[in-house]
Amino acid sequence: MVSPASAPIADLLAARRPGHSLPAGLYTRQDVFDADLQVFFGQHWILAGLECELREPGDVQTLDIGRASVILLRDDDLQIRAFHNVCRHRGARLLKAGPGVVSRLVCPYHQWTYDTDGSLLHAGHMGADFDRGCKSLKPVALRLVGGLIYICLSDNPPKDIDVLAQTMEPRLAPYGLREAKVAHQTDVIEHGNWKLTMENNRECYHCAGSHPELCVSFIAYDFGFDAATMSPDERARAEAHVAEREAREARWEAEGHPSRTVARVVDCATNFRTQRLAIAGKGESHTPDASAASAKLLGSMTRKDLGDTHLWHHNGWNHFMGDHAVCSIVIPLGPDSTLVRTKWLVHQDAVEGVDYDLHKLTSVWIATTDQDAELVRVSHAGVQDPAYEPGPYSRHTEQELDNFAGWYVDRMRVHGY
Ligand code: 3BY
Ligand code: FES
Ligand code: FE
Repeated sequence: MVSPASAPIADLLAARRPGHSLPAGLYTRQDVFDADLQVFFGQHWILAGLECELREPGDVQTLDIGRASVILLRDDDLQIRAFHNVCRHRGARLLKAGPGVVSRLVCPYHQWTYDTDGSLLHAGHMGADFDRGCKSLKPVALRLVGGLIYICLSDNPPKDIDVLAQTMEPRLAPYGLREAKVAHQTDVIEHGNWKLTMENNRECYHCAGSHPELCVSFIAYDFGFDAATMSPDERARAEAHVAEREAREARWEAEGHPSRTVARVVDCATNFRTQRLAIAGKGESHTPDASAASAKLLGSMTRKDLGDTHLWHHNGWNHFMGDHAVCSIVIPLGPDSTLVRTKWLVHQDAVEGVDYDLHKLTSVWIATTDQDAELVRVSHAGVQDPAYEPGPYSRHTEQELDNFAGWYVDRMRVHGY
């Protein structure tokens, strides 16, 4: 069914057929994009950064999200805080997007000055009776989980972040992310809607055709397969992998390394999924030969063979391995433009050129992210074509896309669309 360009968003949501990709307007329309920002980036918890990026008092990371902007900082008492980047005088932005170091937050307009805990210290020309006490920076809801920083721009954040926190704290603890450092960061702007970026990351149907570098270490069978359409040889390989995965998962669990899948991908506000995935080949890391890139392992990890603790949200994905972690955050920029910010973490004492080689560390996910950006570009180009109609997801390898599309429609409705 083709919806007219002026159809209410509710009609587009109603037109979504289970098992199929979304109606075009949900990927392409400006009003839907505005609604997406308000609902998924304004009313839900989003992954915003890493505690280790704010190591010292005064370290700041400012992140623009649609029309909002959020200051993440470590205050003088070493607490991490999040504030709206809006001066309480006449609203000017205090900081530009990006990293920085501050001793106080000084507005560039009339120099109202805030402490790192957000309290207003100084406001000239406002009279002796001016009450500074009620003009602190507005806080943003903040939740720290195992070294990851989640924020929610709503005053009434979803409570089910507790499930994510309870699941991930013990899983992330051994990786010592709070004591890691960012060895490298890339910003890739994908020419497509953010939901196409997320859909692309939730299937590995495209991996064999597009990701030769990733396929050395990543096992696409973990994202499903269709035995009926495989050659007998490939089917035997896939089934052997599943048997091996089940045995390994049970062994890892017995050894005290949580590995089983925990998925909250439908009927929830906070969308996440985690699982410890095996790494192929040398079995250690997402590098060109699947061996560890960093000689200094993360946190308290003593083994390189504990696979890849994979975690995704509705705005990103992460891979935590023995020697390094890769964290990607997704921020929509426009209906057809999406920022994918990727950070590579190593132990804070690991020295480039001594403990790790930067190219070995980063090349697989740099290549994969570029390849995915191209897939998102062609995907968006096609969905905005008048000839597009929603197509069928594979029941075998795209079930998670169906879950995502269903969750998307549900959450839009919960928020009044
Ligand atoms: O982004 C990718 O290509 C793959 C697909 C599944 C998860 N991710 C590693
Ligand atoms: Fe910030 Fe005036 S707008 S001091
Ligand atoms: Fe991909």
